[in-house]
Amino acid sequence: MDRCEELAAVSAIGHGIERVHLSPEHARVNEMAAGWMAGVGMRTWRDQAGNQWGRLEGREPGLPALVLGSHLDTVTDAGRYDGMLGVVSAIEVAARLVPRAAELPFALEVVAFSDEEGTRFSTALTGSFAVAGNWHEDWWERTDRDGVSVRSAAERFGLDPARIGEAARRPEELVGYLELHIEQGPHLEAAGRPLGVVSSIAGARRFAGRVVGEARHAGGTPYGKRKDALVGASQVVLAVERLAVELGGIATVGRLQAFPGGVNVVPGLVEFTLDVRAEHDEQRDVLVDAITAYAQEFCGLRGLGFELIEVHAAAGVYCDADLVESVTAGIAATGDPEPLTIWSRAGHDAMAIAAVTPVAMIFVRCEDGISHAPGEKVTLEDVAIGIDAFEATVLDVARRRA
Ligand code: HGY
Ligand code: MN
Ligand code: MN
Repeated sequence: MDRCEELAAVSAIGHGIERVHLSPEHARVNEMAAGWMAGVGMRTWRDQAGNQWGRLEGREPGLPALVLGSHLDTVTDAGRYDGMLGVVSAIEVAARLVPRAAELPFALEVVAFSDEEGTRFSTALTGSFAVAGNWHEDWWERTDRDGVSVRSAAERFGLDPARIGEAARRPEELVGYLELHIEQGPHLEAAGRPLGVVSSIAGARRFAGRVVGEARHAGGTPYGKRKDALVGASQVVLAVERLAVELGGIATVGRLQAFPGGVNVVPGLVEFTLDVRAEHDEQRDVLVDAITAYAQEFCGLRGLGFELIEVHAAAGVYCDADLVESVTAGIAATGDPEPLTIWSRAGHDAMAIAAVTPVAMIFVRCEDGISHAPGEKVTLEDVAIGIDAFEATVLDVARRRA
């Protein structure tokens, strides 16, 4: 919990937490995590995607690794635990297992991923996609709000874009990947359980949207001549919620900006973001199509242009059956014989890593399901049980492998 506080102090904004990919704050928390890993006796390195790693050898050097981890980047005005709790818990589990490392039939690695949230470049999970060997070359030219590209930010960070392939791990080097994370939803709290087993992780699709109208005088332009982009976008936002409820998905417009943004000017352009999820990818895709069809029709009737450009897509993944059994056994070892199973509405690095090795996750209860906001809260007791379960899970994987 102290380490989560220390990480929370590394922020680009004065009030609250914001730590984005390839920033000075990112470099600082990588160093802190590396220091904690080294303190446990792990060999540490930073890969070409900006992820921070540590490794503890098992019963002989060079064995494939069981990887434990999560991410250190944040959303804007973030909480203290989304991502960070998984990293510091993983380091704690490694610390506990140091005396037993000579018995482990695998190496133990900890990873702190660099870019799970996609806050800076509208690209999410790039740290873990790189590790899975799924880096997309067009990501290099994505820019942040100041026009800085991923390529130049990476170079400034001390990375060599030409060597991004070196971040990729091969399946034969890995045993699996385990991630502990706060639930970011209310289900564990409602069930009165500190921990849960994750069955699957929903894949989000994200878009940059535009409604194009015509900027004109707010007083002089009669209604019959107005092409008000903000009125159109407002109807689209309402439809996003209505269609998501009707079709059983979850869709959010998280940012919306009207241009030119004058008090006395009819808005000529609106730019917005759209995030769409559902338990199953097919359901999510039906929702995207329904939103698009509605928006095109409504905007068309008003003489407005409508565009939606996909900026991120992750396929939903199922957690690995054997690792899920180990997580279940790990939680059972802490006194909950039949742990609650839930599917993750939030995305996680585990879903990118699943392309290269089996994955599973442990969820920890958080207060009122609050996340992606400063009010994220976990209790010391729940975290303690979570780390016990995480350690017991690793030992269960070791038993099965032995
Ligand atoms: O947005 C998400 O689902 C995650 O927190 N990155
Ligand atoms: Mn998050
Ligand atoms: Mn997270």
